Amino acid sequence: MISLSKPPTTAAQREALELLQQGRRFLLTGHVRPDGDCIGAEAALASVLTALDKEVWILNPDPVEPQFDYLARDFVFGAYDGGEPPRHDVTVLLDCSELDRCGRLADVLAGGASRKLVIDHHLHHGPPWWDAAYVDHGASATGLLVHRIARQLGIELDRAGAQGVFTSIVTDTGWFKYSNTDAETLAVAADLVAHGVDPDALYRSIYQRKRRSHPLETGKVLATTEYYEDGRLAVVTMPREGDGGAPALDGDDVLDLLRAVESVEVVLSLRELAGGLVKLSARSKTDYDVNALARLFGGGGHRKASGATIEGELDEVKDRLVIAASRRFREARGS
Ligand SMILES: [Mn+2]
Repeated sequence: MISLSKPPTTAAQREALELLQQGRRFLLTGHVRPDGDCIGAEAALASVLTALDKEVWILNPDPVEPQFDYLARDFVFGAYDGGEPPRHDVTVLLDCSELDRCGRLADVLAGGASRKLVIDHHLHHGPPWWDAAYVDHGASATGLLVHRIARQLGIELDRAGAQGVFTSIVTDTGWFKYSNTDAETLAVAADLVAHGVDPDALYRSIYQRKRRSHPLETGKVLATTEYYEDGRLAVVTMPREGDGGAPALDGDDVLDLLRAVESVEVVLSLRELAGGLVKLSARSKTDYDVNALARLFGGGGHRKASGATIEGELDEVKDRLVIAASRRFREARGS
């Protein structure tokens, strides 16, 4: 049985907890196009820091997606539009460990005098650059780490903070489907429900408010499916339309349907962006390491879910990716 009392604290975590206790004015931020884990963790940490009587601002490089608008009822999510961020003495970077993932905010934050704290569950490559870090790449979500922090600091999350952690967990585990769903994740989820989270209401908010055109758009993307490596690799492409990028689509639906094919181990989804860029989302349902694949193209993430933004034409990028992905299949077979 998982104890939800107080998780043991490592020396590195203690430094992070001290920084949270010592700081007075906190700026919470995350990666470009913040996802449910990123903003959920921000919401949860904001409620922990508010309970500690700290001043807190959340400022992201991009706005919050409408599917998470229920969190914006309890917290103000600023979207950076230039100028000076609010005066703060600690910057907390959530759900990524590199300032350059913060888009236009990166330079402003890097140049600031604030101390830097990273809270993240991604694999970090390169030397540590922060003042303190609370990192565990075995954690299912960054929001789960904030829940550990709350327990270690002896803070009971309010309902708003609990909704943040729940949002983090369900979006990063595919609503408890992925292999990162462990005992702690489920125990924390139970604790959050006990603190007022309504799973059904959140499921509807996050996943069941799509446009009427969504099924048709999903069908259009699925129609581009190509299989390689005897059906172990599936690739879909989303060409851009007009002057913008490819139409925004909740790609999780596409990725889920393709992973449902028995032979498929790896899914690559390629979305053409404006400016000669292609956004890769890569998913694995086996030991195949899509983080290693994404890293070949300047991206990264987790072994089973990763991404990259790649320069080039859609078809050319697809060819390069298929070659690299196929090579890794052959290497795994030892031939
Ligand atoms: Mn995450």
